[in-house]
Order: sequence, then structure tokens, then C-alpha cells
Amino acid sequence: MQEDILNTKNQALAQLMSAESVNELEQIRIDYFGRSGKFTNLIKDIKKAPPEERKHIGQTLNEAKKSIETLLEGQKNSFKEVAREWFDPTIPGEKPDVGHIHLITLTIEKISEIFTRIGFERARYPEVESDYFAFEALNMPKNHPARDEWETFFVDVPENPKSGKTVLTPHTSSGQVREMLRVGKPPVRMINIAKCYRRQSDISHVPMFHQFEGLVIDKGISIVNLKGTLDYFAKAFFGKDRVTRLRPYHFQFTEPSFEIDISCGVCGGKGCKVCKAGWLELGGAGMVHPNVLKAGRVDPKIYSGFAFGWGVERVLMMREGLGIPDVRMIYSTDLRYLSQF
Ligand code: FA5
Repeated sequence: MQEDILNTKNQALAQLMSAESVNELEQIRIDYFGRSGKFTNLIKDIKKAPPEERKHIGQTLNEAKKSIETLLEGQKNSFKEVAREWFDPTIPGEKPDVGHIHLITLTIEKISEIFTRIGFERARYPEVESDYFAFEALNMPKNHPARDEWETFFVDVPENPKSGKTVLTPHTSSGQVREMLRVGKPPVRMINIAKCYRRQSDISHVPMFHQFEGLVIDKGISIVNLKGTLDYFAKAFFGKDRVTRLRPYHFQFTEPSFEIDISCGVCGGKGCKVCKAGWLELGGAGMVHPNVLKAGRVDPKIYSGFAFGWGVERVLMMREGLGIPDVRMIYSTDLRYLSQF
């Protein structure tokens, strides 16, 4: 029986040495230590041996069994260790998602760059504004019906005796008088790009949007300067073949006032499905009203100026090839849409 024990131990050893996985080791364990495993059977056989030999056989068997069990356990652990630490450097890494600057921010940067190139200075004025700068200083007397046109958000704070109610600024024109007061003495060359708020939401309106407001005040500024600036912007932003035209309009704070159209980029101004008559509406502009100059402590007898105010979202949507059918999509949080740009 001593020989059987030795043979079983050697067999087990050989199998353990050539095992390549935890599963194989488990099978070895079952084969030798399971209910009818080889060592288990040898234990059962001890009682068949002559009584005087049993003690010695038992000791040998125990030692053999123990050494195999220890080895088996060690092998199992070393397999687990290798599995945990194993690293394949050839597997491609996980790419982290890369974001990009939002369309509107990119457009604001572009607009800002176009105007600063010709001497405009970037300005920013409060989004939470007083009625005075948003309306009153812009030649809109209290209770003037024009104030309703802007569908303004009023902030629920006590009215200031001097500057009136508090509003979320409905247009960047509220920066006009502020800029005149800041500069003190013309020339003024401001490009104010900021958030504006109105109670509107449809295919071409959002409650929070951006406008860019140009204001130029100096001696001898005329409509010619306005037209030249608008054409310069149209070419720089939309393409060199584009031109603008002025259509008479009405704003309280400019006189004369205009709506600005830009020649259609799809048909080149001939008339198509996109534009209908060759022109697309861009936004408002005009010569600064003398009362507004006075509110900014600028003498209208010496100085004159022009102003324009357009929607950032509008000019972005008008740029060819972008195909944004609804302004609200610009502010959707759907990455499938936003990541296209
Ligand atoms: C004004 O806001 C005048 N302050 C513009 C102006 C400035 C005229 C200086 C003369 C001199 P209007 O309400 O038309 O004008 O708005 C100008 C542009 O802002 C619109 O053409 C449109 O492009 C954009 N806009 C207005 N409301 C919204 C809105 N709810 N959502 C998105 N864009 C808007």
C-alpha cells in the first residue's frame, strides 16, 4: 500500500505541474479528494491493511495528501493572481468623449473678431437691467405701447424711484446709453454681445437668446458709414458675394430706422424657395436718435451715430449649409444633434 500511496502522490504531482487553469486544478481536486477520489479511496483501504502497519500507512498517506493539497491551493492562488494582473498592451484604449465649444459661443467669437478687426470694442452690460436703460433712455416714454412689443420679463423687486422697474434685458440696445456714459466723449465704437430675454418660444424665437449690438458715434457719421459697416459684416460672415439693403422701418431709438436684408446665398438674389424675393431679413438698424445721444450726455449738434442690433441665433441659422430648421434645436441638449457641428 505504501507503493500505491507514492504512485498516487507522483501522479497528482505530475498533473498539478501541467495544469493550465483553475478549472483543471478543480478537476484534479475532485479526482483525488472527491467522494471517490484516489486519496479518499486509499483512506478507505487503510482498514484492509494488517493492524500493525495501519498507523505507519496512515502517517504516510496523511503526509502525501497534505503536500498535494498545499500545492493545489498554491497553484490555484497563483492562477488567480496572474488573471488579476494580466494586461494586454495591444488592446486599443477606451477613447474618452471629447466635447467642443457650443455653436453659439463659436458664432459670438467669430462676430467679435470681425468687428474688433475694424476698431470696434467688445462690451458687455447687465442682463438684469433697469427699465431706464432698457426703455426710458432709448426714447421710449413710460407707458409707451412700444414697451409691450418686447414681451419683457419683469423681476419682482421694489421699483427704484430713479431707474424704475427691474427687467431681464430684452435687447442689447440697453447698452447704448451705458456705453456713451462710460466712454464720456466720442468716438464710441461698441460691439455689445449679450444674452437677451423675451416671453417668446416658437420656431424662430427662444426665451433666452443673444444679440449683437453695434454702436458708432463720432463727428460726421452718416448712413453711408452704416451701410459700409453692414456690407463689410455680410461679406466677412456670410461670404464675399453677399450684400445688404436697407428698408425703412420704425424704432423709437433710431431716426431714420431700417430693417436690414441680406442677399440670399442660395439663389444669389434672384429669388428662390428659401428667400422668395432674393433677400433675407437680418435685423434692425438706424441713426441714433438725438434724444438717446442726449441721455448719453452726447451733444447731437456735434455728434451723430448709427446703431444696429441683430440676433446671434438668426445669423447663425442664415449661414448656408447649416440647415437648422428650428432655433430651439440650438439649445437642445441632444448630443446627437450638437455633435454634428
Ligand atoms: C431689437 O431688439 C432692436 N433693439 C434692434 C435695433 C438695435 C434696432 C439698434 C435699431 C438699432 P428686434 O426686436 O427686431 O429689434 O430684434 C432684433 C433681432 O433679435 C431679431 O431680428 C432676431 O434676430 C432677434 N430676436 C428677437 N427676439 C428673439 C427671440 N425671442 N429669439 C431669438 N432671436 C430673437
